[in-house]
Amino acid sequence: MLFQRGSTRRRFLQDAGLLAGGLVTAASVSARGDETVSLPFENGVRPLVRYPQKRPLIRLTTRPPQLETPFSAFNEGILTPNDAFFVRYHLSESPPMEVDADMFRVTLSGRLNRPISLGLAELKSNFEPFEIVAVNQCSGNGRGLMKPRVGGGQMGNGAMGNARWRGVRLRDVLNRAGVAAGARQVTFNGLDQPAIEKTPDFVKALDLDHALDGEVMLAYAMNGEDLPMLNGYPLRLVVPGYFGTYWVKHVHEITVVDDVFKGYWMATAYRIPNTPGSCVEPGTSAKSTVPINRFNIRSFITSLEDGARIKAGVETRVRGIAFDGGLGIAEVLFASDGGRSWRAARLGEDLGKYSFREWTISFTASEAGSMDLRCRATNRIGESQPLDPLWNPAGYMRNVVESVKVIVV
Ligand SMILES: Nc1nc2c(c(=O)[nH]1)N[C@H]1C(S)=C(S)[C@@H](COP(=O)(O)O)O[C@H]1N2
Ligand SMILES: [Mo]
Repeated sequence: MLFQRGSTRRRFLQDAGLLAGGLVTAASVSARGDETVSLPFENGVRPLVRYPQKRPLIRLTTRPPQLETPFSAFNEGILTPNDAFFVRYHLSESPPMEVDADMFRVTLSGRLNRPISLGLAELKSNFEPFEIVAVNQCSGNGRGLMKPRVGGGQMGNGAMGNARWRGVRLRDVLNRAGVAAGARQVTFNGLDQPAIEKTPDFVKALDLDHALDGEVMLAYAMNGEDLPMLNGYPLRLVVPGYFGTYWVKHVHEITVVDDVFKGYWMATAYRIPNTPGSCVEPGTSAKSTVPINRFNIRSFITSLEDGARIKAGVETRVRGIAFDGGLGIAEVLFASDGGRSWRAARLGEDLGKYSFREWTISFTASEAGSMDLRCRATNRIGESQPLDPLWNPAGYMRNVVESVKVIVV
């Protein structure tokens, strides 16, 4: 088979320090150090835990692993280091044990003229390599900050990351197999599996023209290295500008279908209100929904976090990031007075329209006290971030102008 069950999964968990007498327990984790972080909402205390190939990350759940990036990592550079990159899984049998890269194959079937199965070596040598810098962000990034609160993983804003992905264009692979007449969507399945049969397997779908757009890719490397196991080793789908739910990890089955795919993770989960701003009145539900799709625009201050101390009378340099669903960032405004007066920040290097865009600005606090710092980005077609939060029942797509409160001494 493609990977071995049991013993190798056990080894992975042992390496992770997660097995105590065969059981995954929170105690064995905290025995390794009980450092915690407090996310800025009720019940926001989380342990920092260490997994293989990862630095200490903020743990939301263990089975499946859901790990958030400590926000300070976003200030280290415009690319998020692999060891700091967030982790999200749905099925409890995740990650899918240890993968044998020599045995691994991705199979393309369905409405194709020449169904094919490709190993990693064939992907690397028989297709033109393709690279793109793109943000991966979970639909629920920032869900814990939603008011009124909603169900689902209570995350801060660390369920995002920006990386240079390397692999092959999905278009090239599909064309090699020859898409047959009547094809409508392409589905993607990864090696991870539900523990019980009742749980629907994690399968996602893209429309055929999207799958063939020449940007959607099968990535085997991230920031110049193999994908970390927890981020989809040895192969994952990268869907630039689209929420992470489509970025299927450990992808091994690609099927071209002649209808709109009706699987649970498309037809029931990961849907947003079909309204402008994808929002509804807080507390109400949507009359009609569509599958979540592109990112809305966001920006963050990364050099200062809530409670940071700065000095009065001294120039403070502020740094941050902005991104959107692929139109590109045109402007980032900054305010040091809670959003009454805005000034344009300087944009940093452009790594492409799907990347984080760095911005910087300086200001001087005149007197001791507290200050409310905010940033607000606008993209190339004039879309910007709301000043008041939008709400939807699943807590997706938060993109309100965030505020960072610093203390001036
Ligand atoms: N095989 C598999 N791929 C998956 C998922 C999953 O549960 N299984 N979750 C998706 C979701 S919802 C997100 S947000 C991203 C997270 O990517 P990361 O774990 O590399 O950060 O993976 C996506 N790909
Ligand atoms: Mo997600």
